This record gives sequence, C-alpha cells and structure tokens, in this order.
Amino acid sequence: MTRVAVIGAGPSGLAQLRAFQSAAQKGAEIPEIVCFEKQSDWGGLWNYTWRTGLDEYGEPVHGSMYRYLWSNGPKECLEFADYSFEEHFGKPIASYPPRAVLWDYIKGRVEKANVRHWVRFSTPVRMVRFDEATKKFTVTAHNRVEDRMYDEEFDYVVVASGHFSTPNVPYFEGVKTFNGRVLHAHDFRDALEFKGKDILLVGRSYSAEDIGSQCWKYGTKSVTTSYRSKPMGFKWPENFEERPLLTRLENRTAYFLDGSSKEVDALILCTGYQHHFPFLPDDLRLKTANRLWADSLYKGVIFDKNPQLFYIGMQDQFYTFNMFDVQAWWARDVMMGRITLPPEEELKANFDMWRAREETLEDAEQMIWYQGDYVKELLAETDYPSFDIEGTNRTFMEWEHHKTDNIMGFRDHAYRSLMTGNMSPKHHTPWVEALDDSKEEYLRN
Ligand code: FAD
Ligand code: NA7
Repeated sequence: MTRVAVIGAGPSGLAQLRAFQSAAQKGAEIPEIVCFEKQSDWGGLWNYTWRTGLDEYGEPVHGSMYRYLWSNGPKECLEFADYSFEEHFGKPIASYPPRAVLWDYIKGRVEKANVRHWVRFSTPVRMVRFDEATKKFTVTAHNRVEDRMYDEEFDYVVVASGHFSTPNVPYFEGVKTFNGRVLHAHDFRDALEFKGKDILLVGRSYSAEDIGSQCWKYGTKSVTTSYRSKPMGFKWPENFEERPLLTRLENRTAYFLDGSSKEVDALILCTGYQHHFPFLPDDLRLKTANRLWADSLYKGVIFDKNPQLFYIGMQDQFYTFNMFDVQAWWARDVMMGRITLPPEEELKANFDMWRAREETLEDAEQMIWYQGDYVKELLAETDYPSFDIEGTNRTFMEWEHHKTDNIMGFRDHAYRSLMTGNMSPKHHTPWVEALDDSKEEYLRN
C-alpha cells in the first residue's frame, strides 16, 4: 500500500489530512497516512504554549504566538471553503477572532473528519532519507513519550512544519551589555510584562506592528519601532513612534541611524524567521527566503529536486488556511495520480513565470492579487470547493484601507463571508478596550 508521511499537524498538515479524508469520504481508495507532530496537540502555532526556549523534552519550542493575539487579518479571508465559521460556531461571529477562537475552528474541521488517529503526537521527525534505487523515503521519528526512535518507509513525504518558529536574530553593537531585557518575537508571550515600560522593537512587518500595538493596548509607557528599509507609516498614537535603524546600544540607551537616541527598558527583535528544516538532508532541504514565490517549489508545492516530496505553506502569506487547503488538495491529487505532472520544462516555465511576476510586485495590493491568482491556478486543478477569490482579494483591500485609516481600530470592522454570503456582526467591544481574549468572552452575544 502507498504510504504518505505528513510532517507537522498545524493548519498546513491538517489541510493535508482533511484533503485525503475528503477523498475517502467520496469513496476513493486513499494511501495510508501517518502524520508526525512534535507537540502533544494539533493546531501548530495556534496551539498556544507558555513555554519558551526548550519544551519538556528539550526540543526547541515551536510556538511563536502570544497571549491576547487576535487575528491580524479578517477571518473571512482565511475561511475554509468546506467548513465555514458559521457551521463551526452555529452563528455568524465577528471578523478578527482571538487566537483561541481560531484554534477552536481549526480543530473543529479535523475533529469532524475524524482523523486524529492518523497523528502521532509528541513525535518529532529527526531525519528523512531518500533511496534513489527503491524510490522510497525512510523517516526517522522520535516518540518522546516512550523515548524511542524508529524508522519507517514512505512513498511520499509532505513537509508542513511551518516557517515562523526559528528566529532570525541579528546582532547589534552593545547588545551584550545592554541593561534591559532582550528577546526575539518568538519568545514574546505576555504584553503585561512591559506595562509601564519604554520598549524598542526592531522590524517593520507584522510582528513589530502587532506586538507594538498590543503592548500599547496593555499599558506600555512608550513604543519605539526601528526600521531597516522604510517605516510602516501608520497613524500611530502619541506614545508610539518609528525611527530608522538601531545602530548600537549603550547601557539603556539606543542609538539610531539618524543620530537620535532613546532610553529603553526592553528590546524586542521582530526580525522575522528562518526556513529551518534540521530533519532534512541536503538533497531534500528547501532553502528559501520568506517570499511570495519561494525558491525550488514547482507550483509552490513540489520540491524541484524530488517530485515525491511536497512542501505546504512555505510562502510568505496573505492567504493562509484556504491557500494551504488548495495546496494540500493539489498535492493529494498528484500523489493519487489524479493530476499528471507535466514535463519538467513546463513546470520550470511555470515557476519562472510566477517568479518574474513576483519580482515586479510593488505594494501590498499587488501582492494580494498575485497570491490570489496563484490560489486560483491550483484551485482550478482540484475538487476543493470553489470560492470567490476576487471577493477575498477585495476583502483584503478593505482590510488594508481600514489599517491605514486607524491601526488601533481596524479590528472593529466586519466583513461578509465569501463562503456563506452572510455579513459578520461587529464585535461587542472595541479592540482597544477588549482585554480578555478568551473564546467565551469573544463569542458572548
Ligand atoms: P505551523 O502552524 O507552524 O505548524 C507546523 C507544525 O509542525 C507545528 O505543530 C510543529 O510542532 C510541527 N513540527 C515542526 N517541526 C516538526 C518536526 N521535526 N517533526 C514533527 N512536527 C514538527 N496567520 C493568519 O492567517 N492570521 C493570523 O492572525 C496569523 N497570525 C500569526 C501570528 C504569529 C505570531 C505567527 C508566527 C504567525 C501568524 N500567522 C497568522 C501565520 C501562520 O503561519 C499560519 O496561520 C499557520 O499557523 C501556518 O500553518 P503551518 O501548519 O504551515 O505551520
Ligand atoms: P517578516 O514578515 O518576515 O518580517 C521580518 C522583519 O524583520 C522585516 O520588517 C525586516 O525588515 C526585519 N529585519 C530582518 N532582519 C533585520 C535586520 N538585520 N535589521 C533590521 N530589521 C530586520 O516577519 P514577522 O515576524 O514580522 O512576521 C511573520 C509572521 O508572523 C507573519 O506571517 C504574521 O502573520 C505573523 P525589512 O522589512 O526587510 O526592512
């Protein structure tokens, strides 16, 4: 029997499980699926952990999410086409759910699909090898509960281990002797730690924007963000400012490229993440920067050096859950022989076309249409339930405009579901006043 290994049970890995289960549900014969998950529960980053550094087994902690995290984009843009929010919660809900609410939603679909028995929890994959003669993979996994390592053979491997977990940590002069707290966004957990403090964040992307906004919301004295390329440019509140790049630190003073300086209590490096696959040898390992068209992936999914190896969710993301779904459905259909791969020249030409267009992208709007078009291309080749991608793009545009209008208020808006056509209600409390991020509080009528 054909065997498929899925590495990771976050949104991408779970999309792969649901893709196979949905084929089985329609009567198809599917391969045997084994999903290896290093954490003790599923949901990937959405499964919050209080731990930082190493976990209870000495494994690097996967989680980069923090308390009080609310979706940074409208839920209408990530909704599963085969499992709506309304189906899960039994009513329409507001558009920017906190982490716990989204985790519940992700779990709901795979609980309904009854695929938990496919997952081996607390089992990190240690190594994957490919044998050119037999065309099979050997996966070495470590059952941490029994502290036992073992090998198993597979015909296909799907890497869905995420790429927002291993921090990119640049060095700044004087950081060794800085008299305040230094951490990377990966280790940020509770904004209340910084209440009443002056904090400095390096970076200008989602983490800097969101951790800065959140610390501000929970009572930080001042937020300074420092950019390398250009400022974020939002209309920040009074005690929130953007400065050029940090050049050095001395005691508690931070110096910036424009010659200015500021006393700060903490330095939070919001400097992004590395694609990091310590369990993959040179011939199977994806090496790419965080970009919309990742290196080495035909159709954004198949590894160019081995057509039996798939990567889900490895691109930089506007689209998330429903893009992972479309990728997983597409990968499934290749594995099940429903899609015949075109000759390599054609795959390469397709890759070059997407890469060339990626290099022309100038702003978020163009990037959103680009990723939407990519999702459309894959969607057309699978039986994933079709959904309104242009409508999704337009919702993303509204989101961008709402952020530009009011960065601390964009989460108070509501949008129409592209899956059910129903308008979402406005949340009962403005985001800046909503300090309780529990599921119960969010879903309260
Ligand atoms: P992950 O969620 O990272 O899951 C990967 C899984 O693989 C994990 O469970 C991990 O334990 C497992 N794993 C890793 N290595 C191994 C191994 N060797 N063996 C076995 N298992 C392994 N997206 C949104 O749509 N909206 C948001 O608001 C949003 N906010 C975000 C906030 C933060 C701070 C971060 C970091 C990301 C955010 N994202 C958001 C993007 C996020 O990448 C996706 O939502 C989603 O979690 C990606 O799913 P994934 O399955 O690809 O990766
Ligand atoms: P991103 O989106 O990869 O952004 C990384 C940021 O870090 C970006 O602004 C970079 O600056 C900046 N960076 C990287 N290296 C440096 C150095 N050496 N000096 C200064 N600045 C640097 O990561 P995020 O963590 O913000 O977001 C990841 C995901 O988490 C995202 O999908 C969200 O949904 C949540 P640049 O812009 O290149 O000038």
